[in-house]
Amino acid sequence: MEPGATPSAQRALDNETHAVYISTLSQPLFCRIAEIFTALGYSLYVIFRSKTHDFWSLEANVFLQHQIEQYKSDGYFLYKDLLSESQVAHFLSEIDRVCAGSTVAEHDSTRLEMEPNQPLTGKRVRRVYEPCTYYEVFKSYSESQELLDPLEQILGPDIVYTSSKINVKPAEIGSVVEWHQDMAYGPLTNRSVVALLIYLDDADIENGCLQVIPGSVPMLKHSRDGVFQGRITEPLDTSKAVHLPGKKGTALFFNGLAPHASSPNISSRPRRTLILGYRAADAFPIHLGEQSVKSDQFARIVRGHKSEVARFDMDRVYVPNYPTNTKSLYELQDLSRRTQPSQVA
Ligand SMILES: O=C(O)CCC(=O)C(=O)O
Repeated sequence: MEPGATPSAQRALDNETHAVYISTLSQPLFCRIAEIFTALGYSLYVIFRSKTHDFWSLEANVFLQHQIEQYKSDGYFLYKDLLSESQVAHFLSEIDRVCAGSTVAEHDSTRLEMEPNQPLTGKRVRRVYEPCTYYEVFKSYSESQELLDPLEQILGPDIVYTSSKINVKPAEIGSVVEWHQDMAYGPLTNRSVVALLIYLDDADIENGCLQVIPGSVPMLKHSRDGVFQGRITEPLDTSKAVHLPGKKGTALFFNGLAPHASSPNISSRPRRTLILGYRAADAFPIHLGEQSVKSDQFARIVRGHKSEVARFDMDRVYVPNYPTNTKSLYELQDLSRRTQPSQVA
């Protein structure tokens, strides 16, 4: 594919090149035979390329009607093969590079969070902070046409990238993620906000695939005694929860109000995921002082334009009152579990 060409522009280019070959066939026999072979070779190349995954993954990144319907009714949908095997391998080698040499005792705590249940020499990382801002490989993916074209179908033409993370969930000690709604961490004026979680390893129940409660859910309470807990604190009917296993390269798109969780990783396999957040440009954070500034520090327009209006579709939102000294969802939930046990099966 030509750099920057859309699949349809590339097809037009391919057709044009064919036309040039055909128009030159009025030359001496010797030249014509050479050209016929060249044309044949080129055609075979085009056919071969159209069968390779990268070409198709660009063409196939369009949400289907039933996926959009499921997103509206259930709050999520699953998208197989969003990433090719080679894209997954590329991301994993970048994660290895970023995490190399880090231990519990010695790591850059502005970039990484380590799993707590290991010795000081332990190397298992829990989370890589903000990959789509700090590392070019992930940044360019977060701004790629491959991702933004389909996202336009659910967010409209003006899109803000909000934040990202890599949750490693390492083998045997990977942390639980308690039931929560992303929007509870940073309420917005409307619900046009989506997270996309991409499995970089095959994920199943044993290594802690994501679980979601389908349906249209209002914002639920995430606080106790006036302090934000980072997890749902009101009674939650988890009998309808679905596990969402998937092969590496599979993505889950879920709305900011979809309650989701994942169990600890008790398997001998990691469950690495890249998670990216986006919102419509007319969904503005409800300003809660310093905390909102912090939560929105990586936000940037990645498609279209800034919005001149804020759109409202939330009747009411809970306002999170964060405890001090917690850097992530994991740390908030660890703190919360000191007074109330885990609710994830
Ligand atoms: O990694 C997971 O299982 C879920 C992650 C999640 O919901 C989050 O980090 O906000």
